[in-house]
This record gives sequence, C-alpha cells and structure tokens, in this order.
Amino acid sequence: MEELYFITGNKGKFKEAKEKLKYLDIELIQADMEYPEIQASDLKEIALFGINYCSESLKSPFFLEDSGLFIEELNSFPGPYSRYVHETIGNDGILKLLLNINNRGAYFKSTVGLYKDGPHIFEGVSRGTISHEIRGQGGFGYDPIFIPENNSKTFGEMTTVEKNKFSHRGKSLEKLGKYLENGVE
Ligand code: ITT
Repeated sequence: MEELYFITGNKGKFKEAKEKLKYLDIELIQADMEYPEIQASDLKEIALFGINYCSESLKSPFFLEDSGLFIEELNSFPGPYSRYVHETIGNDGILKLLLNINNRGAYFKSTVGLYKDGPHIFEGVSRGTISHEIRGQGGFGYDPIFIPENNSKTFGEMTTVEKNKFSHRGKSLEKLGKYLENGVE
C-alpha cells in the first residue's frame, strides 16, 4: 500500500484526515516534523514555503495543512495568527472581544499543501458564526465557539464525520482525495 505522510503536530487534524481519506488505498502516517511557519498574510504562501522546505529532507509523498479563523468584526483577525491567539487569549478571549457585538460572522480556511511530483495546493472554506458561549467537548482549538452556516451545533458538538461534512478541512481534504484518486486538480 502506498504511504502518504501528513506532517502535523495536531492530533485533531490527523484524526479528521484519517477519517476523510480512509476510502483511499493509502496508508496515512502522521509525521510530527518541525518546519518554519513564515509570517505571511496568505495561508497559501505559508503552506508553499512549508512543503518546499520539507521536500528537502522527506523524499516520500507528503502533505501539510495550514488553517485559520477569520472574524469579520475583527477585520479578519486572528487569521494566520490563529495558533498564537488560541494559545494566548483562547476561546474565552475571543468571546470577550465580541461581547455585545451583533456581527458574529466568521470563516475558517484550510490550505493543504501536497508534495507529490511537485507542489499542489487545495483549499477549503467554511462560513459560519461565533457562538455566544463555549459549547461541546469535541474537536480542538476554536471548535467549541464556531457554528457553521445552516447548523445550530458548534463544531465542538459534532462527531469527526459530521464536522468533516461542513468544515474547511473536510473540503480541502476532499479535493486532495480526488486528486490522489484520479490526478485531476
Ligand atoms: P500544525 O502542526 O499542523 O501546524 P497547528 O495546530 O499548529 O498544527 P495551524 O498552524 O494550522 O495548526 O494553526 C491554526 C490554529 O487554528 C490551530 O492551532 C487551532 O487552534 C485553530 N484551528 C485550525 N483548524 C481548526 C479547526 O478545524 N477547528 C478549530 N480550530 C482550528
């Protein structure tokens, strides 16, 4: 069976990818390899830099994924700084920033960078709103405060299969899966 490495330190991301790509005849392996995440406003640039960097040492096909939460009222903050913001002010801090704010629109973006005979990028967006309170034990990161459109539950209240149906990563991984299956981007 062909091996494919997913370079990530995030177990939640790996679980979602494993579920989404399980229909493929591919062995997905998590590799927790450090790579520099450059400071850029565009996730695509960050992912491209990452795959080119990792391709120097990893000779098997692999992908990595960069994601972020973009909140309308905060002019797209935290965006590419999502990890740092989650580690510092966390979900409570985001809810405080939006206290008494009616415009709760936000979206998640996921950029998958695959390296297989060269670099390939697959993106997915999930639109929704920021909840008024923390809800659910599932998922990771901002999941307990994000409600995807046409839903009442937060990602934190969903199973992995459910979240994959609506999520940014579910969509980017779907494109990755199709490419791996039939080579069409
Ligand atoms: P990598 O090792 O794959 O880089 P990471 O956790 O550092 O894992 P990112 O750099 O993509 O991931 O950081 C994005 C942050 O945004 C991440 O730490 C989460 O807090 C948050 N995030 C990303 N995707 C999310 C999702 O599907 N649900 C909730 N929060 C998410």
